[in-house]
Amino acid sequence: MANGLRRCTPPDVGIAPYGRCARGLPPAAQCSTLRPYTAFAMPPPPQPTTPAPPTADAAKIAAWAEAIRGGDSRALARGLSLVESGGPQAEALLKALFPHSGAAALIGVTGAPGAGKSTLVAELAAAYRHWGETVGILAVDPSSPFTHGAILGDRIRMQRHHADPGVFIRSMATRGCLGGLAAATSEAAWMLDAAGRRRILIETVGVGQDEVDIVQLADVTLLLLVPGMGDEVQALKAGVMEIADIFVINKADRGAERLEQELRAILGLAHREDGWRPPIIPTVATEAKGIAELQAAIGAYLDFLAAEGRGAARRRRRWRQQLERMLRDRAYQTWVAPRLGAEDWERLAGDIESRRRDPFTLAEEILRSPAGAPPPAGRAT
Ligand SMILES: Nc1nc2c(ncn2[C@@H]2O[C@H](COP(=O)(O)OP(=O)(O)OP(=O)(O)O)[C@@H](O)[C@H]2O)c(=O)[nH]1
Ligand SMILES: [Mg+2]
Repeated sequence: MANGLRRCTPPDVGIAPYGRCARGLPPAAQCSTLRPYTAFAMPPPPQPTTPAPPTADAAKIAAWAEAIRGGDSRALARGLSLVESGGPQAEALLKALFPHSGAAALIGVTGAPGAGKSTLVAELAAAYRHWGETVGILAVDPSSPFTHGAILGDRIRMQRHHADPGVFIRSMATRGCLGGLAAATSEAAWMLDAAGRRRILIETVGVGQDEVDIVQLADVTLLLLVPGMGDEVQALKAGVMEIADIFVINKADRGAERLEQELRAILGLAHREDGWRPPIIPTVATEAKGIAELQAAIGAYLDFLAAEGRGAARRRRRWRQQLERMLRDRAYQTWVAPRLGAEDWERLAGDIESRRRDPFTLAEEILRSPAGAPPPAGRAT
C-alpha cells in the first residue's frame, strides 16, 4: 500500500524498517497486552481532510467492484493482485465489496509439507462442485521465497479445475511478514466471498504459531496428519490441538489405525471449551476416498457453529483482532514511521545498548518530536 503496510521483512529482524511494515515491529510491540503508555500526551493525529468529491477513480472502483460481484473472473484476479500489493486503491475496492461479503464458509486446511493438502483441497472442491456450490481456493505459502516450486505443484494438482469457472484458484506467497500475509489472505477471502464464492478453501503449510494467524481466519480448520507422524502428534501442544476442528489422517492407504489411536488418546485428554469433539477422518486424497465423510464432518461443524450463535461470536472475535491489528499498524504509520528513518533505528539502538539513552525517554521524545524532524540525538558520554 502507499503507506507500505503489506510487504515487509520478517518479524525476527527485531526493528521495523522505516515506512515498510508495521508488522515488522518487534514482537512486544505487536503484543495485544501492550501496556498503555500514559506518561506523555500523544501528538494529535493528522487533521481529517474533507472528503473529496467522487472522482473518475471512485467510479472506476465502483465499476470494478460491480464486475467482481457479477462473477467476472478477470476483474477478480486483478482485484486479488491489488489486495496482495496493498494500497489505497485496494482499500477502496475492499470497502466497496465489504457489505456484500459474509455469506461464504471459510475452510482452512493446514498440515506439514507434503501431507497432501493440495490434493485434498482439489478433491473437496470437486465434491462441492458436485453439489453445485461455487468454490474459491487460496493456496497460502508463508514459508519462504524459495517455495514457488510447491505452489507450482499445487497448480498442477488443481489443474483439473482450471476449465471450471465455478472454481477460482489463487496462490499467495510472501517474502517476509506473516502478519502481512494473514491480513492479505483475510482480504483476499473477503473479496472471494463478495464475488459469490460460497466455499473458500485456504491451504497453508504448517501448524506453528506463525501460521495460526492464517488458520484463525477460517470458520472451520482441518489439520492434516499422515501415518508415521506419531512423534509429531505427541509433540503437538494442547493449543495446537485447539486449532483443529477436524483431524484428517490423509494417506490412509499407508495404514491409519495407529495414528488414529494415538490421536484419540490425546484428544480424549483435551476438552474444548465449546464442547466440540473434533472428529478424526481418514482419507486417501489421491483416490478421493473419505472425501464425502470429510464433507459431512465440515457440514456438521458449520451446523454446530450456526447453533447458539457460536459462529457469530467467533467471527466477532476475529474482527476484533483484525481491527486491533489494523489500528496498531495505522498508529505506527501515523506516529512512528514519519519520525524515524531506516538509518535512525540502528543508531538509536546503539544509543540504548551503550547506555547513552534509556529506551523509555527515547520513546517519549520520538513521539513528541514533530514529524519529519531528526530524531533525538544520543548524548555524548
Ligand atoms: N499415498 C498417498 N499419497 C498421497 C495422498 N494424498 C496426496 N498424496 C501425494 O503426496 C504428495 C504431496 O501431495 P500435495 O497435495 O502436494 O501435498 P501438500 O500438503 O499440498 O504439499 P505442500 O503444498 O508442498 O506442503 C503428492 O505426490 C501426492 O500425490 C494419499 O492419500 N495417499
Ligand atoms: Mg500444497
